[in-house]
Amino acid sequence: MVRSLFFLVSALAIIGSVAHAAVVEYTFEVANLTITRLCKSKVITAVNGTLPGPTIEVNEGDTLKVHVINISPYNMSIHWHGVFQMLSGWADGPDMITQCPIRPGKRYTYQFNVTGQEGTLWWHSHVSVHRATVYGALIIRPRGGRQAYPFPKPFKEVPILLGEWWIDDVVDVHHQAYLTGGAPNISDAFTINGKPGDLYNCSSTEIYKMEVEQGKTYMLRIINAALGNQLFFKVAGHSFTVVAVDASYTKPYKTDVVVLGPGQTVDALMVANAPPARYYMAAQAYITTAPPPPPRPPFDNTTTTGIVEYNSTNPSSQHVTATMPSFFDSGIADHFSTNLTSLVRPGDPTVPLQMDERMFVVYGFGIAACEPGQVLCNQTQGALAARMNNVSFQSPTTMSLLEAHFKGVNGIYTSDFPQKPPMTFDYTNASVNAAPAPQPLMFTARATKLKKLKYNSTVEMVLQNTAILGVENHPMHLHGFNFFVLAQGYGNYNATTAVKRYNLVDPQVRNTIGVPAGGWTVIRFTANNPGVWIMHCHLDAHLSIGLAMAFEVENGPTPETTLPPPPPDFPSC
Ligand SMILES: *[C@@H]1O[C@H](CO)[C@@H](O)[C@H](O)[C@H]1NC(C)=O
Ligand SMILES: *[C@@H]1O[C@H](CO)[C@@H](O)[C@H](O)[C@H]1NC(C)=O
Ligand SMILES: *[C@@H]1O[C@H](CO)[C@@H](O)[C@H](O)[C@H]1NC(C)=O
Ligand SMILES: *[C@@H]1O[C@H](CO)[C@@H](O)[C@H](O)[C@H]1NC(C)=O
Ligand SMILES: *[C@@H]1O[C@H](CO)[C@@H](O)[C@H](O)[C@H]1NC(C)=O
Ligand SMILES: *[C@@H]1O[C@H](CO)[C@@H](O)[C@H](O)[C@H]1NC(C)=O
Ligand SMILES: *[C@@H]1O[C@H](CO)[C@@H](O)[C@H](O)[C@H]1NC(C)=O
Ligand SMILES: *[C@@H]1O[C@H](CO)[C@@H](O)[C@H](O)[C@H]1NC(C)=O
Ligand SMILES: *[C@@H]1O[C@H](CO)[C@@H](O)[C@H](O)[C@H]1NC(C)=O
Ligand SMILES: *[C@@H]1O[C@H](CO)[C@@H](O)[C@H](O)[C@H]1NC(C)=O
Ligand SMILES: *[C@@H]1O[C@H](CO)[C@@H](O)[C@H](O)[C@H]1NC(C)=O
Ligand SMILES: *[C@@H]1O[C@H](CO)[C@@H](O)[C@H](O)[C@H]1NC(C)=O
Ligand SMILES: [Cu+2]
Repeated sequence: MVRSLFFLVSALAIIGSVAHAAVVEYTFEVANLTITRLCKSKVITAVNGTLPGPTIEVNEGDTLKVHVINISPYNMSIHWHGVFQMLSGWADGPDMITQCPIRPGKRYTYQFNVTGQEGTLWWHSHVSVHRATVYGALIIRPRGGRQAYPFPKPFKEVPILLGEWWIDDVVDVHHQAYLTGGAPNISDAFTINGKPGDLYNCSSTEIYKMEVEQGKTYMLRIINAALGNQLFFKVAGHSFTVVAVDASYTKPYKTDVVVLGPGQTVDALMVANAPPARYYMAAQAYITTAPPPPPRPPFDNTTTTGIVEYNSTNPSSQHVTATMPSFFDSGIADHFSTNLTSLVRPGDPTVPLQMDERMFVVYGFGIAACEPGQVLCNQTQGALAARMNNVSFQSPTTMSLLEAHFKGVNGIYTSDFPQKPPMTFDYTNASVNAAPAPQPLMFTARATKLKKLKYNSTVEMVLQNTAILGVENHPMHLHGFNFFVLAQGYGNYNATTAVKRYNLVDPQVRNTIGVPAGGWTVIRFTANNPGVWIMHCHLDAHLSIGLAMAFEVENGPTPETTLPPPPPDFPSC
């Protein structure tokens, strides 16, 4: 029965695919916005005066044009998180990777086709810390419209953007961390669709409310837009069926808790089948940093809330509260993150089996020399840094990587990102932290190293966390591609045992994967998109201290596999 329903839906999708692809246009004005949260008024940077910013809606196959006008006082760029950007790398957005920023007073039109992916993605600033407030949803429906979903059409679709809020100016918070070479201050609140909810002091009216009707099915398009936290999300009295993650369909997966790392999205169906009342929705941090040494760093232990209200609720009825998991419940998180599988449909990409490139990437924290601008940095000790294969990524300053790649300009980067770490050690053994000084494994250097890939080459990457200066789950995000997640585990990767666990049939397909704290993850992708693509930790504080590398994917043999030149209004430095 389920199967025949599925084939009917597929047939409709094919009929629907004759529908014309449209050109969809939006205008985004990025500007100061004075806003009050937690009883304190402040100026933030926002798009069109709203937090979150406008929701973009397209059908698969459409051409999207977004005119970004920057009237904020800051350099700006927008990244379309998870969009493949096939042959349109000039529109990907990361500052100094694919473009120079849009300077204050300037504008740039991002133009690209949204092809070969459906579900929930999002957009956010990719300059410094500005994604704290410059973000919004990007919804991709099937070409055939809502009736072409590979699951029963929901009654309504509701974006749920989970954010993070600082009472202080985020630019100041970020700058202070830079000056000291340490970690930034933790946030004061989490938010649901821009609102903290009623568990914070003097914020009881700043709460997101969703109205539901008894018996109807709602699709929650949940996005973790937080800067530095993985999150648990629940709705009291209700359960979910997950049908997609990162705009890639999954086999229906039933759960009463959704777990998202920063950058990840989950599409979850929720049936309003509880007795009419007001039910809390809630999100709170999932913490993976673990002692012993060093002690667990401070974290934002607050809970953001929203309300799911049945339209037939008696006004005097009580709120039903959600019971959240413990902050440290890795059992719940791992169960969710490892049990998802993809819905493999005819014509979908399959896991590459012949590998052209095998990379073993050991990554985590380290110590680097203080930079000249880091005036409060302890010169003896050095600054906190993050690294992949012992390279702490440094952004170029005079020309973007993509432009340098396209024009063949030397001196901006080198193409020698290492295939494996420079030294082997017991990566996840915390005793590395107790080694006598000077501790050689602690030190790292900053550089701009890229990994060159032939067009269409297949890549396997083992991502191995280290315990140096503490373990933590790092959500790794790849631009330009989705990847298959073959296996994940704790401890040191061991090929002999790991290979037996690889899911080569229906692994989850993602653009962002949380690599377990003190563990490893194996991913594969096909480099079928020429350009320069950054891969980085989506914890903002880790990206800014170098937890990144980039791929340089060569052109293919034909005009259809060659990156076109940049558009005429492309920003220059
Ligand atoms: C954003 O604001 C601009 C300027 O007022 C307006 O032209 C545009 O339509 C708005 N965009 C959205 C998505 O609301
Ligand atoms: C925007 O806000 C900043 C302070 O955050 C202020 O310095 C600047 O003058 C404001 N710009 C405009 C155009 O209001
Ligand atoms: C985007 O789609 C349009 C219309 O289908 C097509 O003409 C154009 O070549 C596509 N652009 C890219 C970069 O694929
Ligand atoms: C960070 O937190 C410390 C301690 O609470 C405080 O003194 C400092 O002003 C904060 N920094 C910023 C930039 O808000
Ligand atoms: C809320 O305000 C009360 C009274 O001012 C204070 O004691 C408490 O610490 C505050 N709680 C938070 C979470 O800020
Ligand atoms: C959150 O952390 C603060 C400061 O450490 C502590 O006082 C408070 O009890 C914690 N609250 C929860 C809910 O864990
Ligand atoms: C809830 O909404 C539905 C659909 O509009 C309507 O039929 C029903 O009467 C409403 N219930 C109440 C109590 O308003
Ligand atoms: C995946 O789900 C199955 C059955 O629901 C369970 O037995 C298994 O432990 C789960 N895997 C993980 C890693 O939690
Ligand atoms: C700088 O770091 C060194 C080595 O860890 C430590 O001994 C010294 O106290 C630190 N200095 C300051 C000013 O914190
Ligand atoms: C790239 O690989 C795909 C299969 O993985 C193949 O269909 C396609 O022809 C290849 N393209 C080129 C130009 O080699
Ligand atoms: C990897 O696992 C195999 C099989 O359990 C074991 O024999 C081998 O010693 C392990 N290798 C390492 C480096 O631990
Ligand atoms: C803004 O971008 C320009 C061009 O890349 C750069 O020179 C300048 O330093 C940037 N400004 C800030 C405040 O980062
Ligand atoms: Cu990280």
